[in-house]
Amino acid sequence: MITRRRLLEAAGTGAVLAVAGRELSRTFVTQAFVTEAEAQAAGLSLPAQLPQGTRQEAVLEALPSKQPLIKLSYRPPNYETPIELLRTAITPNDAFFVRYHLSDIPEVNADTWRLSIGGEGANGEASLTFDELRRLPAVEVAAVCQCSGNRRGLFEPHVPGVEWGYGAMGCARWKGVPLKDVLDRVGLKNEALEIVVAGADKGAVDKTPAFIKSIPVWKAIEETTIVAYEMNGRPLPHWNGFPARVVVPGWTATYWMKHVSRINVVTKPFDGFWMKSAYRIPLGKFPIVARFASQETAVNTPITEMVVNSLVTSHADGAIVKAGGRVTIGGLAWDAGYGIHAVEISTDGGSNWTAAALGEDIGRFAFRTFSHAVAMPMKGSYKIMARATNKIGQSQATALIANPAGYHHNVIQTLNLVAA
Ligand SMILES: Nc1nc2c(c(=O)[nH]1)N[C@H]1C(S)=C(S)[C@@H](COP(=O)(O)O)O[C@H]1N2
Ligand SMILES: [Mo]
Repeated sequence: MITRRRLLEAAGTGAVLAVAGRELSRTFVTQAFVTEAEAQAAGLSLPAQLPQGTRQEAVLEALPSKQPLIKLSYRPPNYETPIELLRTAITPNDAFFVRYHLSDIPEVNADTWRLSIGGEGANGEASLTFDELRRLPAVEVAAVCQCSGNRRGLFEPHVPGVEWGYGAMGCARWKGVPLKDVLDRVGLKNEALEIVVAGADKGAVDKTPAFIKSIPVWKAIEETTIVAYEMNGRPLPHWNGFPARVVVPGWTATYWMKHVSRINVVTKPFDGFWMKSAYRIPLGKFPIVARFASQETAVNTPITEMVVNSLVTSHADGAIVKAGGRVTIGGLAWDAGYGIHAVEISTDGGSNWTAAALGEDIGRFAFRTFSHAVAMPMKGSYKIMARATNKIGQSQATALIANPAGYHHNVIQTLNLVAA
């Protein structure tokens, strides 16, 4: 899962960085689809459960350096990956979803970028240039980056927030320096409680609180939690955090700070808006192992690790297939890093389940592909359910677990196929 890489491997990336910097001109390929049929024909298949307004406004649009993704908003940029681009364990950089909270997106110059480290819980202050960061011993980890609110748009009743369908997620090979090694530049005091990470984002109006997050020390110093500067062997795309972002494998993407510029060690719970008021789940409702104890209240707790989940990506809901043979269903399964144990398929409404074939295991935090051939002897509609189980015995929810912010949607999917 993790390979110690030679320092030399980072050497050749300078030219690419310059190119990435130039690619930020704001030219767009925009296509607005008028009817459902046109949208389908152009490859935009949206889940039927999404709010009507979202379905009407979503368009396929290519940000600079990206393939066309499903645009939910431009300011701030929120673009999800169509399921057709989620058929492989690794999501290409140009297909990777984009999510920001604030409208003013930092365009960072790697030459002048600095990562400063300090705070009252640290033994001193330090600062790293981009070259200094890349000269530190690097590791690589394949990990799923999934928005806490992925599938929020499927909540019934609907809840407010970005109305994501299935594609606010992706999996990449992230290369960077363990956050622990970065923290070792200053050293932690015994009382160190949380590691606060900040990027360079600003709101369009100053009333939006700056996007700042904290991570408990125990998670921050795990060997897989890194300050990443490469994604799938390339510099991070601007939209995914150039020049460096925090990668917290297993945990939802809210902690994966893009354009990270400041790391603050604190001895008291960090009480910024994005910790205290946002990204919280009711206590005791979800089967969560990883706790963020210093941030818990009597009623709620910060979202931490992802719940076990799966998604059929070979076919869109309602797709037409050929009757009289077998149809191979394929997709992805993932969890918080306990590892996928099995993906099972049911074609009879959940009474009987058959194990699907699992693809290559590229790491416990990564997507695991699966495939399964389903017989469709006659014309008509077929309902196919997929259910993942992880190695600690957790499985997907059979009914939606309601929560105000629309997090952790992992209800077993039912895919409708029409054999014709
Ligand atoms: N600087 C910065 N980092 C950020 C955010 C942000 O708004 N600003 N959003 C977070 C959230 S909620 C998500 S889902 C992920 C999205 O990562 P991506 O845009 O690379 O897909 O970035 C995280 N890191
Ligand atoms: Mo998110």
